[in-house]
Parts: sequence; structure tokens; C-alpha cells
Amino acid sequence: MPADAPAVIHVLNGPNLNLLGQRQPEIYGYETLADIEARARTALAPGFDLLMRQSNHEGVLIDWVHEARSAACAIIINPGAYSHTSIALLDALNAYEGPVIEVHLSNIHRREAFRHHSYVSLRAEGAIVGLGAEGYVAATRHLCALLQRG
Ligand code: CA2
Repeated sequence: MPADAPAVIHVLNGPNLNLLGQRQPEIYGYETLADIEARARTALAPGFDLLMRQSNHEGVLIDWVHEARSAACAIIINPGAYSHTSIALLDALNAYEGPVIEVHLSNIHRREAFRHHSYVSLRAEGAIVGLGAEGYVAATRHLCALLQRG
């Protein structure tokens, strides 16, 4: 008998996060997105998997949130600068029924005033800021525990 398919957490990353590890390590650290994915995987409980994605395009991120409606048990999202600008991304997340955790590598509240507000925070169950890659690990661990509890 085939084993049950894993429940998949979609990890969506917004613009410029493909540059992680290459520039501005004093703000964003030395780890690449691939390093962050490997770290987040260590926090997966049995029966869970994750799908790591990054796009520089708002519409692509929105399409991925729509796809998540039927494919993802939860969403972890670092929307990058779209956090502070995108009502369209908020609308897409509002149409998603599972839990959403927002992650920012840097502490957006210690930075420029325009980063202090996030539209995505209006939808997210939780937000983790300023913990670098550990934020993704904590979000993964939290979601697995939450979903295991049922
Ligand atoms: O702290 C975060 O995770 C941010 O979402 C990162 C965004 C920024 O616009 C948000 O306010 C906070 C920027 C990502 C840019 O990533 C880079 C990484 C390396 C080099 C240049 C940019």
C-alpha cells in the first residue's frame, strides 16, 4: 500500500531574496536561500515536506498563493519589499484557508519607517522578524506542531 503523500508547507520568498549570501551580509547574513531551505528542513516533522520558491515578480507570488490553496497545508512567506506595498498579495493570502506565517530576516521595526508596516501581517497568524534564517526554522517547527495537533 503506498504511503500517504506528505503535507507540503509552501515557503514563498519575494524580490531580491535570490541575492542572499552575495550582498549586504551585515543585514541579511551569509546564508543563501538553499542554505535556509536545508536548515528549515531539519525542523520538519514526519509526514511533512516543504517547497521553497522565490520570485522577483508580484504576480508570480500571487499565482503561487493561489496554487497553495489546493496544494499547501500552510504557507511561510517572506514577501520582501512587497510586504510594505502589496494589497494584491494580501488579497491573495486572504483567499488561502490554511495557516500563514510571515518571516523577515531583518528586524523591519529597527529599519526605515517605510518597512514598519506590513500588509501581509494583517493576514498572518504570526510574524517572525530579525532572527535571520532561524525565523524559517521556527516557522516550520511551529506549523508542523500546529498541524499535527489537528
Ligand atoms: O528582512 C527581510 O527579510 C526583508 O523582507 C528583506 C527585503 C526587504 O525589502 C524587507 O523590508 C525586509 C529585501 C530583500 C533583499 O535581499 C537582499 C539580499 C542580499 C542582497 C541584496 C538584497
